Parts: sequence; C-alpha cells; structure tokens
Amino acid sequence: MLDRCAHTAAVKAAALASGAHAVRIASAEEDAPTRARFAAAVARGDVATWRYDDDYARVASDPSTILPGARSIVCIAVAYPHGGARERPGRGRVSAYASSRDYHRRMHELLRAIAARIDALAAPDERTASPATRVVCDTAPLAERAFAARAGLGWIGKHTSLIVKDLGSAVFLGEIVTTLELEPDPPVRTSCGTCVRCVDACPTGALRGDATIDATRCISDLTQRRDAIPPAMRPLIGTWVWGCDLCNDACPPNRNAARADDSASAPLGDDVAAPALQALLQLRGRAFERVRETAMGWRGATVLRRNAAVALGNGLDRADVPALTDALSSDGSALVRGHAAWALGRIGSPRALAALRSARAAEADASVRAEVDAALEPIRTVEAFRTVAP
Ligand code: B12
Ligand code: SF4
Ligand code: SF4
Repeated sequence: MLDRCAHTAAVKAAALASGAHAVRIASAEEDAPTRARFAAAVARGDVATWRYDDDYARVASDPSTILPGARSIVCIAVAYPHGGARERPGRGRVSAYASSRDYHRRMHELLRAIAARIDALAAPDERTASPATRVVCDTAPLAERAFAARAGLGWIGKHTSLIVKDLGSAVFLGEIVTTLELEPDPPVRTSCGTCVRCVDACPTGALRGDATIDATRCISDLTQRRDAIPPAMRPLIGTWVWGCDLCNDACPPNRNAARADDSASAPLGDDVAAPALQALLQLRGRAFERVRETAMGWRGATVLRRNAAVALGNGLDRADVPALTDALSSDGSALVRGHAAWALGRIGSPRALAALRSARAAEADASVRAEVDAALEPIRTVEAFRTVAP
C-alpha cells in the first residue's frame, strides 16, 4: 500500500496525464461558509430559475451526501478556447463553452479515467476495501466552484467564476469525490483587488461586484430558461443565442491565459458557433441533430428558435420581417410565436405592424395574443396621441 503522499502524487500525475490542465485536492468535509453563501443566494432569489432551495444548499456543501464516507475531492480544470463570439450581422453569438462538442461527455470520460486510476492505485488487499469514487461535472449536487476554491485550484472572481492561475476562468471544472484519503492543498490567497471590469462589462447588471450574481438577470440563464424571457430583459440580450462570454472576455487573467489547443474543444463550424439567425428561427428536425452534439442542444430546438426571435428583434433589420412573420403565423410553439411578435413590434416597420394586426385576429393562444397586444401597444399610444393632438 502506498501512503497518503504517494497516493496524492500518483493521482495528480494521472489527472495531468489524462488531459486535466490543472489539479488540486480538497478535503471532503462539509463546508459551512459555502452552505451559508448558497442559502443566502437562494433567499435573495438569485437562482430562482433553478430548483435550488435550502436543502440543495445543504447537500451541495456536504460531499458525504453524494458519496457516504467521502474524504477527498480531486478537483480538475480543463481550459477551453474563448473570445471568438464577435458581433456579426445576421448571425447569433454562441458562448465559447457551447461552440464545441458537449463538454460533459469529454469531462466525464476524463474524470472516469482518473477515477479508474484511483481504483487501481488503492487496489484492495485482504485488509482494505476498494475506495469508492463519484465523478461530478454539473451532474450531481455539489458546489463545484466552492470546493475548487477550497482545493486552491484558483480563486472566485467578482464574475463568480473560478480563476485558475495561468489558465484564467474559461475553464470547465470537474471533480472526483473519493473515500480515499489524499493530502489536501491550501487555498490560494489571490483576489481581484480593485478590478471591476467584469461588473462594468455585464450588459444586464447581473453582477453585484461582491462575487455574487443575480442569475435571473444573466444572459446565460435567460437563453437557457424554458419559459418566456421577461420582456424587460430581452433588449439587453443583444444577439446572444446561447450563453454569454462578456464577463470572461473582460477578465484580465484570461488575456494571457494558456489557450486550449486540443481538437476536442475546437469550435465546430459557423453553422453552430455563429448560426445564421433566420436559419436558427426555423431550427427543427435534422438540422437540430448537429446542434444536439453541443451544450447548446440541452434545452431543445424550441428554446433556440425563441432565442433567435429575440436576437432578430434586437438586430432591428427590416429584412428579417418576413421570417419573423412566418414564425408568428406558423411556428407550432406558442413560446416562439410570442417572442416573434415581440421582435416584430421592436422592428416596428409598417409590414411588421401589419403582420401583428393580422396575427391578433387569427391567434388562438392567449399568451401569444398578450405578446401581440404588448407589441402593438406603443403604436396604439402614438395613434391615440395623434387623435387628440391639435
Ligand atoms: C446553475 C449554474 C449556472 C447558472 C447560475 C450561475 C451562478 N453563478 O450561480 C447560470 C446559467 C447563470 C450559469 C452561467 C454560467 N456558467 Co454555470 N453553472 C451552474 C451550476 C450547474 C451550478 C452553480 C450554482 O450552484 N450556483 C449557485 C451559486 C450560489 O453557487 P456557486 O456559483 O457555486 O457559488 C458558490 C461559490 O462561488 C462560493 N463563493 C461565492 N463567493 C465566494 C467568495 C469566496 C472568497 C469563496 C472562497 C467562495 C465563494 O459560494 C457559493 C455558494 O456555494 C455549475 C455546476 C455546479 N454544480 O457547480 C455551473 C458552472 C458554475 N458554470 C460554469 C460556466 C462555465 C458558466 C458560464 C461561464 C457559461 C457561459 N459562458 O454562459 C456562465 C458564467 C456566468 C457567471 N458569471 O456565473 C462552470 C464554471 C467554471 C468556472 N471557471 O468557474 C461550472 C462550474 C460548470 C462546470 N462544471 O464547469 N451557470
Ligand atoms: S455571462 Fe454575461 S450576462 Fe452573465 S454575468 Fe457574465 S457578462 Fe453578465
Ligand atoms: S474582471 Fe477583474 S474583478 Fe472581474 S473576475 Fe476578472 S479580475 Fe476579478
């Protein structure tokens, strides 16, 4: 049997050899400050679009609830290429993390390879049981950033993401929770200092500047929620159709960060990484199959068609009116028809208004009619003003 230090060195070496770009170890003890921070976020309503409550906060801050007898957490970071989603006429912006093949698959393969190494290292003899392991990357209730910070993998920035030395914050996190006793690493002492670039760069005011976020205002959240996007938030989304990179792109540690260059995380073609918005507005069937390979496919095609409608509304281009009119009159989803109505109202050309008026007469769904009425409301106000004005 190897001792704790030798085990730790071997596990770290295995993680790096398997493809992790950084690795540190945290103890798996319950983390009371994380539980308190998480519960406070729940109480503020910061994560109201997620099914998080006080019970989730308790579980996410205590790894023994997902693996009884957990002693250590191997925390890894894998960098992904970032900074590529520029504004392009007629095209949507997709966050760098979702422009390549779904990271969950890659991360889980990597995590399982490291877990297998842990099993092999501590192979049972007559006196010891094989260590139990559980791999995590978004798939289990665990406060991944908080435990990565405890492990000294990096520090939590004011944008709330973990910033890893030499890699920056454009990294995926993954963990192997294990009953094996490993040597924990100390947290790092670095902080953001007086920098507030991410807070200034956030177009929706989601970041408070104290490493907390109102996630209900975050474009990443807005573009993946399944229900209607609150009307007040739609203009702030711009042409993002999935996720948002603005706080990561503004973050100085990302400027000189080592770039991920493996082909597995390379962006797929423009049709996925910078989709034509009119085509995205019609996304269904076989065209969706390609998108399904990425993290952008998580919530299905309807959500993406809805996001395309919002982005087209923000593009303010009259050339998009026919496509939006078509979506308003014939998309099978009331969610998409409603957002198409909003987009037409925002463009506000005579043709757009005519399409809204005929949809008002034909539409059977009450939620879509409400969107049409809201889209026509500014025009009604102007018309009413014209009637009474001398
Ligand atoms: C829900 C979720 C979201 C939500 C909410 C995000 C949020 N900030 O809470 C939304 C959809 C907005 C989102 C967006 C993004 N996400 Co996300 N998301 C998650 C998920 C599934 C849960 C996060 C969570 O529990 N949030 C609730 C809050 C309360 O918890 P928390 O963020 O973990 O915060 C804890 C710590 O930060 C800590 N803490 C807070 N302040 C401080 C201060 C100090 C000093 C310390 C020590 C600790 C500390 O306490 C908090 C409570 O436990 C995690 C995976 C996971 N299970 O952890 C991925 C995860 C956080 N997301 C990730 C990514 C990549 C993103 C995006 C960059 C994607 C994109 N480009 O669109 C954006 C970034 C937006 C942003 N500024 O956060 C990565 C983060 C990688 C990193 N470097 O940190 C994760 C870890 C997924 C992964 N496995 O790689 N995400
Ligand atoms: S991902 Fe975009 S919207 Fe969300 S906090 Fe960062 S800058 Fe703001
Ligand atoms: S932009 Fe500045 S304040 Fe924001 S996380 Fe990066 S270093 Fe911290």
